[in-house]
Amino acid sequence: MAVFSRGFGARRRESDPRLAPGQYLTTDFPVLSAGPTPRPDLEEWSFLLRTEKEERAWSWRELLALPAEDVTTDIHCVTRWSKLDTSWRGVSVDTLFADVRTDRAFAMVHSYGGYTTNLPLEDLLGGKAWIAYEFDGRPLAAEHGGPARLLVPHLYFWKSAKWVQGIELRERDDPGFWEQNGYHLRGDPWREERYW
Ligand SMILES: Nc1nc2c(c(=O)[nH]1)N[C@H]1C(S)=C(S)[C@@H](COP(=O)(O)O)O[C@H]1N2
Ligand SMILES: [Mo]
Repeated sequence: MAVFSRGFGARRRESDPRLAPGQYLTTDFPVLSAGPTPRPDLEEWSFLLRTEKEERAWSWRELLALPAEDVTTDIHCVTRWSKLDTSWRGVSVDTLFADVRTDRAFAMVHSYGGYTTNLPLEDLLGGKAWIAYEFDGRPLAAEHGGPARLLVPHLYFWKSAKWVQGIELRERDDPGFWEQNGYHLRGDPWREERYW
């Protein structure tokens, strides 16, 4: 029997070591959206990448033509649910940045519908983030961010912007939507960076 304890008086964690501190496991997939679900037309859909020097755009077809990866990963929502072994398919953010040169170290992610979230560029590169368009082998449902969402599973799930529209690079780590409303600027679930 595995009991995880951090000493006398410490709260016993649920017994899966993949569960981040203060989280509980769920097997369903809650929907958390700050507003109505946008349904962008795929013929007009595009993904934009803007640096200090250039702007690039991928149409829906161009995105699907890029090399895709299957990702199985755990996700952690700041409202304390975690879901293990979720399976996704999408394009690594590294692929989109393959020949992009920038001196900017921070990203503001924009969504259809107006949601934003900020991250250090470092948290989007190095095999840590994807533009995901399938969940569990099916096209990503609209309420979960379809046609495509950002997936950054090593940070709390509010960083995984649904209905993603683009990434804008900035010089500073300006706060996005939830970050302006008291959520932590970075949001590492293993350090319980929930609010600030
Ligand atoms: N565009 C957009 N992205 C968003 C949100 C949102 O309200 N709008 N909510 C965030 C939060 S707080 C969480 S926990 C996850 C929820 O994703 P889900 O609804 O697929 O579970 O999406 C994140 N991405
Ligand atoms: Mo969340």
